[in-house]
Amino acid sequence: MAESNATSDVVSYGYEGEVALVCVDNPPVNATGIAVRQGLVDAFKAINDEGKAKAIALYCAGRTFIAGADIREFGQPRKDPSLPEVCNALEASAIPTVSVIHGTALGGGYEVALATHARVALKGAKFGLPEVLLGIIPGAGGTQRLPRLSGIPFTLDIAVSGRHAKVEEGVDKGAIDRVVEAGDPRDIAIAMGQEVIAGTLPTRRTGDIDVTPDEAAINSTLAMVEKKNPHLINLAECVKAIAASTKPLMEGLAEERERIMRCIESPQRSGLIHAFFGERAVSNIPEAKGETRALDKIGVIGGGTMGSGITTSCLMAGIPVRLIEVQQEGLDRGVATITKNLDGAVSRGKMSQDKRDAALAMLEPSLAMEDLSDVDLVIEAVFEKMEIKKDIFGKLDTICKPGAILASNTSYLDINAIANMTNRPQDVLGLHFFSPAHVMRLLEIVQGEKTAPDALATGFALAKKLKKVGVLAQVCDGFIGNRILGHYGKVISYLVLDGASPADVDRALEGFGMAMGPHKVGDLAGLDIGYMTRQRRKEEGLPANERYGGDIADLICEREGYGRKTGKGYYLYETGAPVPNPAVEEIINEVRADKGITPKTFSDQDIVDRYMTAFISEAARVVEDGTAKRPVDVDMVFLFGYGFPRHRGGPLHYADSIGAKELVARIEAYAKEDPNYWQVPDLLRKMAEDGTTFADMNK
Ligand code: 3H9
Repeated sequence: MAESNATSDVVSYGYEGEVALVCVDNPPVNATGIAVRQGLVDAFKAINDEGKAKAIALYCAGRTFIAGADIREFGQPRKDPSLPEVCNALEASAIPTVSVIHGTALGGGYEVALATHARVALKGAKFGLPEVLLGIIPGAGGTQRLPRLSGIPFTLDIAVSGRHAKVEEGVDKGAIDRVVEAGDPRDIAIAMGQEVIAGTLPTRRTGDIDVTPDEAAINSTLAMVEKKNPHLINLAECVKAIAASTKPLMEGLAEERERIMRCIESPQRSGLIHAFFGERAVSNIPEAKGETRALDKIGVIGGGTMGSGITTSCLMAGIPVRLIEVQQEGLDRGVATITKNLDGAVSRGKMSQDKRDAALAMLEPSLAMEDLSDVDLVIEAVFEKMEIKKDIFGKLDTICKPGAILASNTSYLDINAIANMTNRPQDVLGLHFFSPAHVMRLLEIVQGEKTAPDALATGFALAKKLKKVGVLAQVCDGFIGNRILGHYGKVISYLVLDGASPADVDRALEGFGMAMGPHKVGDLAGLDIGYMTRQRRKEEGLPANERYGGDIADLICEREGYGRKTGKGYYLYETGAPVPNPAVEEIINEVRADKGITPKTFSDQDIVDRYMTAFISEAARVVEDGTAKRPVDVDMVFLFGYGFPRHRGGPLHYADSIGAKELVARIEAYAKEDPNYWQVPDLLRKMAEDGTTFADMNK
């Protein structure tokens, strides 16, 4: 215990002269679980009762000030005192109080600080109200007290964006009273307590301040969130709670409580919190830990879109890259793409011009593969042809230094076959990036049969350096993401064959939360890629019982074009916004007539149900056969690599909201139409029988 009197396992208090010190010590981030809440109330009460202090200074041990409520408690039975009660008790203290912030004061943590009578922060610390990112709103007075200090517009900015702001900005806005250059939080707490006593650090109860109404700011923010993010109910709730800050404090707090409760009960809260923990859980596995190898210099083979994106990502993380291409033209194109990517990062405010210049200076383009002799890791990102890859890995085996890791960015090819072209299969693994590789956060780390543990752990270390979400996958056609996509992609074509229009499917899935429906995505990405893949599959011979769903898409490519790049696809783009292409309707009618299909009617819900049931079926098989370690790994692949709506938590988190029994019933019903495509995965059947969930498998 940092101080001599413990009021719980994680809160203690003591005295330095007339300054009472309260310390929260609840690693890793001092979240306000029940022991912190009770401990704080008891410590402040004891100090007030003892009457020895003229000021109370609250500080935290460890790496940060309180970083928020304990989000593991949401959805569990409530334990009093609640955090709003704690904040009210702190604000009511008869002895003036001050918070000393280091690290991050976030959410409930910053709300605790708002309830004390002054806020002092260490230089470099950050503060914010990020609750909206977890599907809720600030619920311990943040929507009521911050407007009292900083006004409604700044509160809207902080609470609706959820951003972590620098404390220096907080000083400008009145949200932080003072920034201290350096020091230990406890020493600063003593000094600030003394300043409170001396009157050189003014204190006041935030709740006593009046708020200036700002209807215009409220209305424009409300309109903005409803337009930008109609799926997230908490954003509007947050704005409305802030609007209530013009009422007397207790009335405003009651309204805030009512609004946060609605959010806590919503499925989006559960989805977003699953996403928060999932992002951390994917690398919280033995394979990601332990010894790693050096990552001081990386080689990338291939200056196409993927190779350039991967190179950009490494350069942005400060890792020097040697980029290899076979011809000068390709190399020049690669360097130009990388330069453009870095310039884009500068214009989006992601990096400074100086950092961009330094990053570009770390790029060494070369036409000689021999130049990879001293790199620690090579990422091959060339054309998806096994013969080419095998040839490259054979050469790398002779060129690269012992212990260098040899990785392929293949999207679906067999890593074991590639590894076997070398005399060092233990050094080979898959590092599957997603396009654009310097933007998309997913990295599938594919373990070959012989990949050494330290090579695999280095894959995770690379993901961390690149600020990506590394997910472990085993070898199979398409690994986790593309394999599942390959399966549910078919149901989209079946829906259109059987009666839905492409626009119906897009509307239904956008209603579900996808940023863009699959046909719009196809038009944007170019329909030629899928066309070539289907032609290749046809040449190789489709499986005997498989229903071919590609006729409509094939004819669109042959007669209309490849989407946006040719001006026509599923949609026309003459006025900019997509308008359904009437020629596509004719093609659909022609194909249906040809195949003797009588079109059925599908509601938006039918479309979502079929799509998600197909999605979940293959995802369940991927978990069952061990391609993914746990359901949460599948969820994070789709959140970070495929734009699956974050508030749904991922396909298998969503599956639990439907339940295995219902999913099995759906598959069995659909199987009457196409028993080959719709098959109940064994895992799902077992879950239905046992009454278990995917969440159970994450534990
Ligand atoms: C809230 O406050 C609601 C109130 O308004 C009202 C209530 C009525 N709870 O991210 P890291 C764990 S909502 C529980 O890897 P970093 C995290 O899972 C909350 N656990 O470290 C991880 O565990 P593990 C508002 C939490 O240094 C470990 O701590 N606050 C919480 O990269 C380390 O985390 C937020 O939204 C939590 N609140 O980043 C802040 N936070 O080691 C959320 C973290 O087992 N937190 N953990 O994997 C963050 O943004 C980052 O964790 C932070 C540190 C920036 C603090």
